[in-house]
Amino acid sequence: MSDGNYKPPAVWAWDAESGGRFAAINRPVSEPTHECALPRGRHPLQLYSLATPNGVKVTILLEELLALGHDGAEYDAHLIRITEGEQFGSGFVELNPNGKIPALLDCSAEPAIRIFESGAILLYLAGKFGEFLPTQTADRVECLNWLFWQMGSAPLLGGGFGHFYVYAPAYFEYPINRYAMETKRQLDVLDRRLAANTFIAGEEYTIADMAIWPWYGALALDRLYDAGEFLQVRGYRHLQRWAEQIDQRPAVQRGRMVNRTWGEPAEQLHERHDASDFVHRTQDNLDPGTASD
Ligand SMILES: N[C@@H](CCC(=O)N[C@@H](CS)C(=O)NCC(=O)O)C(=O)O
Repeated sequence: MSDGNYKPPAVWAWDAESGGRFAAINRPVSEPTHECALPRGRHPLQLYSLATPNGVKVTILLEELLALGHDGAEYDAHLIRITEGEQFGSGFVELNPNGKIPALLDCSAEPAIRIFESGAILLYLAGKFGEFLPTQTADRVECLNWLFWQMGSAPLLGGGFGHFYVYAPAYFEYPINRYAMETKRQLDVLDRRLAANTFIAGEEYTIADMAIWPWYGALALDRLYDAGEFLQVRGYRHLQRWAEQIDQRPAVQRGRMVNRTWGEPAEQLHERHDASDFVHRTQDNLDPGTASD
């Protein structure tokens, strides 16, 4: 841990005792830690995930596709408990060599296609079903601009601000200032964009909204990092309007529940294998779990 007088050694060494919320699972290598085959359900799409913002992007899109009547978007959502290191099992690493949720297997193709990185999953599904990705070139490019903006920006919010504000073993002024500044800049980018547009990519609800909302919508609604007051999120008026609008969508409300193991029991569905699971949740799905955003 730094006391302000830290000088990096010539060669970095792994200090397993560095502390912080995820110290037990963070490693400088990427090979699997254990043999573990992934479960396989009966639907064309097999999702392995957790309801963190990156996971929720995908379950929102799947629920939106199903709401439009795309039966081919039926999916099994298997729970991957990242705090237990389940993302380092051999089956999961085979699906995603980066060892992070979400990961998807499309079994409707022969051989099955693996897709990892939430942005790639959104693009793949939007392309496969021809929804939520504009077809007209300028609109499509604008949608992709914001999709990739999210993929590049959110690590500074999550890995930067969220890490130092919530997960680091102590408060450090320099990184909190640095990442709070960047997070507020990003919120301002979105607020200005949404002042002139109903949705992120324009007048159409797209995968760009689905990518951005679980991070910045959650932050605006004060559901992420308990940082609403610190970052004064209520002041981003247009972002607030958009965040609340998306929050009302039934598919978004279902998507948020899938693979969620914390928070209000009524908002949790640990695994989703059938549309009726949202109504008939088992006792297992009502037990509070351990993971968090
Ligand atoms: N760029 C990746 C990021 C995925 C990611 O960071 N997933 C986190 C949860 S939100 C994870 O699996 N963390 C476990 C770990 O780092 O070991 C994506 O968008 O899919």
